Order: sequence, then structure tokens, then C-alpha cells
Amino acid sequence: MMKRSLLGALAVLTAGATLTGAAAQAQNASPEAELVNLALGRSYTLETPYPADSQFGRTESAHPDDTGLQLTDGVYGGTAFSNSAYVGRIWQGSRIVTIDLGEPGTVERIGVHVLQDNASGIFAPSKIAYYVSLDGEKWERLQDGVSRLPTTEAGPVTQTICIQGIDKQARYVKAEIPVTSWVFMDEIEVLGTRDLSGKKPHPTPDHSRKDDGYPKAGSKQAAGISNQVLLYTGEWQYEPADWISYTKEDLKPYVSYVDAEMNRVDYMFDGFLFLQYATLLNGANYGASGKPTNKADWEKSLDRLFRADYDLGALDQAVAEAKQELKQKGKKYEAKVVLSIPYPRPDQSDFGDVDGDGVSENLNAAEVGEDKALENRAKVVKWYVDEAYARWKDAGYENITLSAFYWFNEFLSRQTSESEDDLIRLVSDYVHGKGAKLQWIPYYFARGWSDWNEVGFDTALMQPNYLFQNTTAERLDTIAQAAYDHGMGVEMEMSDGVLTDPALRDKYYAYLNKGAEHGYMNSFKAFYQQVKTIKKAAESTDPAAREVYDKTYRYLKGVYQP
Ligand SMILES: [Ca+2]
Ligand SMILES: [Ca+2]
Repeated sequence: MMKRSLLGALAVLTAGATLTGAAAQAQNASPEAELVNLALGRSYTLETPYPADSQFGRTESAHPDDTGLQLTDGVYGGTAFSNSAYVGRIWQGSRIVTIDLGEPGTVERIGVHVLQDNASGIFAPSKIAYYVSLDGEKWERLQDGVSRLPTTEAGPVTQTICIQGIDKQARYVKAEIPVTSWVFMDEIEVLGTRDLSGKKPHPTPDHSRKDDGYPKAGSKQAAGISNQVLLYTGEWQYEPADWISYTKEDLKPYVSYVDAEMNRVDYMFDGFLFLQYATLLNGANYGASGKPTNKADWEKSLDRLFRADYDLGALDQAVAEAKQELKQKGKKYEAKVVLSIPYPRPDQSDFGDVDGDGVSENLNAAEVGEDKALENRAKVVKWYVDEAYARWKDAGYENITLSAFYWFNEFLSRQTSESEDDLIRLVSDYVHGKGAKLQWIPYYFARGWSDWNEVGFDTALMQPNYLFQNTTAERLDTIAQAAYDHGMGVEMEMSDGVLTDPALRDKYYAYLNKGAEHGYMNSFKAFYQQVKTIKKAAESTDPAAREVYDKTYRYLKGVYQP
């Protein structure tokens, strides 16, 4: 049903490419005045909101704004992204287009014409923020324009994301267009009249950011955690087979700050996020790529976590020993655990029966419909959370607390499920009901990043991915600012290469330096590492590698100086 009605809409929307001049005038026709495109042929600026990224700047230069006027020249690109009428922009949060209409007029309708071609990674923004101004300095924010196409509509198809009935005087019009992956746009239309019949804009006070900023260390939203480390656990086909899992001895330099002889000096991390190493030996993947996992795979994940001498059991012992040794020093310490929820894949048609009715749960909307798929995806997550609590209770840990859950998938996969946001909300409500928080660590400007709070996460830390990509340290400034503006934190990232490669080590230290500079050093933080990188640093006889551990410790305590 849904699909069929979409096909109807699709035809109209494709034609919508020409729903500009005459058609729009007919729609908005009033006896007094005819609407014209006030933006046609006008100059504009097209900017990133944060420091531009050198890597992605190079990438998007393949789809340039050749004349610097392509967005107001009245020329459209159809449904082929290769058409040179398109201006392609990739990542970096959003783009801000500010058009100078040349002289004040009355604006009735503003729209950005965009392409949706999911297979090419070209996603239409779900909404666009619009502003008008008479002087180019004081702006009134209007309502947002909203995409009329489902996120799952593969396309290629075009639409104008617009608002109408504005009736405001303006000389300047601004659109902020979210960009996750690629956005392709070919025209921005501002329909109105060349008179001043509209209302004057009322500048919107810029207080939207006053409650934002990095999540506070030890805060309620962070489940009381200040410094969290990511601990991957999973199968390994080589020896030692238990390589991707943590023993009590492995965890010692994570729970405690140790000196070069591995004597405990202080506490180190207080949050321990156990995540699934994504790939299983059977070829399944706990994330969004590869073969989808099923009930048996999820049980395998729990079986690993709850072993007596590895992972959770080992952490309980490691914390007991640290407390025993450090308590004389009068330090208060609570170790909090965060458990990762594998991604319930919308392409899994046969997950397995989790509610005992003999029927395997089908998570595939194409087979059971969007509502049923949502219900089933929520059902398997609830089962997993319940299982975790039941096993936790049985284990009888005395030194660790189950404080939060973590959403494994690092982006909101709205292109494979229309109800992705609803699913997060259901999961959030469920773990809240258990007294736990829900965490997320999206990758660099990943789909849904700025909606983290709206969909139900308690904290979100953005991955800068600076360590892994060929870009400059301005990447960290960008993420620091974007995170601050949206109430997010900044994930710290290190690989084993940091211990041996001076260039990579400098990149890691840039995270620390920028953290001290921007202030995210003192917020709730989380450290990505490869398998036991931090332990390797602590134990290293190479002073340069050991210094990584010492600097990390000072950073955790907020006393690091660049
Ligand atoms: Ca154009
Ligand atoms: Ca069932």
C-alpha cells in the first residue's frame, strides 16, 4: 500500500522540478500580485558552519558550483547526479546559503530543490532551516521546510523542500541545509513580490545555544560517568583465541593508573563500555553491514560478557583489587558498566524466537510491514536488555554497577528503515524504565547526529575520525564546535599505531591539546582504542609509548597541559 502510493507521489514530485514558475504562481495566485522568483540571477554565499575540512573539500570539488551562480540561474539537473547543473556538497555538518535579493521585497515561498539517490549516498535533507532579514545581520528564523519523501525512497527523485505563506519583507534569505553524506542541489527559489506589502521580520534572539555545551563529567545524563573506555570483546580466529577479551590483569591499567612497574597509584577510568567486536567467525556482523546477526549471535555476545574470568567477571575482580589497594589513600571510586546493544537489522527476516510463542521474529519491513517490523525490532532489543539484567543479577557482582546501554550502530539508518527514530525512542523508554541511560557515539557527522537528544539518547559523543583520515587538525576544531553547539561530547580516538608512529602519536596528542583548548577535556569523555592499546602503552618500555599512557591519565584528571 505504502509503496504504491509513493509511486504516485514520486511522479508528482519529479515533475515538481518544474513546480516553480508558472505552476507555483497558479497555486499561490492572488488577485493583487503575481509571484516572481526574487532569487533568480542573484548572488549568494555558500559556506560551511565550521572550519572547512581539507579532505572533504577535495572530494566535493568534483561537483562544483562552476559559475558561483548555479543555485540561482534557473537551470535544473534532472535526476542524474552527474548533471553539471548540480552542486554537490559532502559532510561537514551543513551548508549555509545566504542570498542577497538585491533590494527588499515580500517573500512568500522559499524552497531548495534537491536530489535523492540513496544508492549513490545522496540523501535529501529531512529538514531545512530558513531565515529572512532586511539588513543581512538580524535574522528571523522561519519554520523549517520538511522533506516530503520517505527516507527509504531510493530514487533517483527530486523535490523542492519548501515553506510557503511567509509574507515577510526581506532583502536577504538564508537556508541552513544539513549535509550527511552527499547533498545535491541545483536551485534555490524565493518566490515573492517586489513590493513591501509583507510584515517586517522580527529578529529571533540567538539564545538557542545557551543551554548547550559538552555533557558534564559525572552528570546524571552521563550515568555518573566521567571517563569511559571502549572495550571490544569478540571472537578471534588466531592464537591467542582470547585476544579480543579482557582478563583481570588486562584491566588493571584501565581501572587503576599504574606506574612503570605496574604498581597502582590512582584510579583511571570509571566507565567501561563493553562492545561487540563487529564480525563473528560465522560471518555475521553486529553492526549495519555484512550478514545480519540473529538470536544465537546475540546470546553468544552475552555468554562472552558474563564469563567469570573475562570481561565483566574480570572487571569485578580488577575493581575489587584496586579498591583494596587504593582505599588507604582515601579515594572514592565507583566503576560503572555500559553494555552495547547489537543493531537489530531491518534486513533480518528470521531473528529467532525471543518470546517463546514458537514464531521467529521477523525484523524485515518489506515482508511484515513497517509497524510490525518496528514492534519486532523493539521486542528483540527488550529481550536482550532483560537477558543482560537477569544474567547480571545471577552473577552477583559486588564492585561494578550496570549504569547504561549503548546503541552499537553509529548512524541512524533512516535509508533502510522509516521507523529508525521510533525504534531508538522505544529502546530509550525501555532502558529508562530499568533505571539505565542510553548512550550513542555516532561517527563524524553521521546521519541523525544532531537529532540525538530528540530521538531519545541521553548522551552522544561525536567521533572526529581525525586519526584515521587524511585531513588537518581543523577537523578537531570543527567537531569540538559542532559538538558544543549540539550538547554533544567528543570521542577520543587512538590506535596501536599511536604507540609506534610519531606522526600518529602527534595526531592523538592533538585530540588532547584541542580538548584542553576547547574544554571538552573536562566533560564526560570516552576513549576509543584498538584491542588493549592503553594497556600496551602502560606496559611499554619505550618512553614515547609509555608517555601516551601518562598523558592520557593527566587528561582524564583534567590537569593535562599541551
Ligand atoms: Ca541551477
Ligand atoms: Ca516469537
